[in-house]
Amino acid sequence: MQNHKSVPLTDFIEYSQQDMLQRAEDNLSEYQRRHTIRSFSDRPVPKEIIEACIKAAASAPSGANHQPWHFVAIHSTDVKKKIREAAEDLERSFYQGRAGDEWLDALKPLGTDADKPYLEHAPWLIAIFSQKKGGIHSEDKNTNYYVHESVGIATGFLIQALHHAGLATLTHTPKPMSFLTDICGRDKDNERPYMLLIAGYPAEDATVPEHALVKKSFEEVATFL
Ligand code: IYR
Repeated sequence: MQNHKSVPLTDFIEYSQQDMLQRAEDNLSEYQRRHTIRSFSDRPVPKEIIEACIKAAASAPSGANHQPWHFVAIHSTDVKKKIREAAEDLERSFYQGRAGDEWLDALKPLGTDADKPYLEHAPWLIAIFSQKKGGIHSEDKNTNYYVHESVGIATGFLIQALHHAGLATLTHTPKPMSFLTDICGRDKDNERPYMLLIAGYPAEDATVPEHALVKKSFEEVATFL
C-alpha cells in the first residue's frame, strides 16, 4: 500500500461464533419487523432522535470518503405543507396517466394514490440530497465518485437507524423531485434530491399491504459458490 497516514483499528469487537450467529439472527428478526407504512400519527418525535439517526446515516461508506450527501430534516409545519402541495400536484398527474398502465398496475396491490396527508402530519420528513462535486471537506469542489451507490447505502443506514430507534418510515420519490431543491433552499447546480423519507409513529390503524409481505425465497435471492 502507498504511504498514507492511518491509525490502529481499536473499536472492532470480536464475538464468539455462537454469539455471532445469535446476533445475526436477532438482527434478521429486527429487519423483518420493518414495514413501509403509509399512515402516520402526528405524535411528536424529539429532534435528538432524528439527529442520531442522521449521524448513523452519515457514517456510511462512500466513494473516496467524499460523503456526497446532505440531509434536510423538516419539522416546520409550513415547509411540510409546501412539500405536500407540490408532491400531491405531481402525484395527481402521475396517477392520472403520466405513470403509464404497466406502472399503475404494479402499484395496485399497494393501494397507493395521489393523497399524501402524511407529508403534512408526520412529525418528520427527511429530504436526502446527493452531491455531484465535493470532497472530504464541505468546501471542496472535486468530483464525487459512486454517488448513487454511496447515497443509497447512507439512505439504507438511515431507514434502519430510524427503525432501530422505534420509528416507522416511508420512502417517497415523487417524480420529478426538483421541487425539494427549491423548498429546502439547496444548490440546484450541485445537488440532486435523492429521496424523501417520512418518519414517525404509525397511526393506530396503520396497515401493511399483503403484497409487501411476499418475499422471495432465500434460494431466489442468494447463491453460495
Ligand atoms: N411516488 C408515487 C408512486 C409510487 C411508486 C412506486 I415504484 C412505489 O413503490 C410506490 C408509489 C407515490 O408515492 O404514490
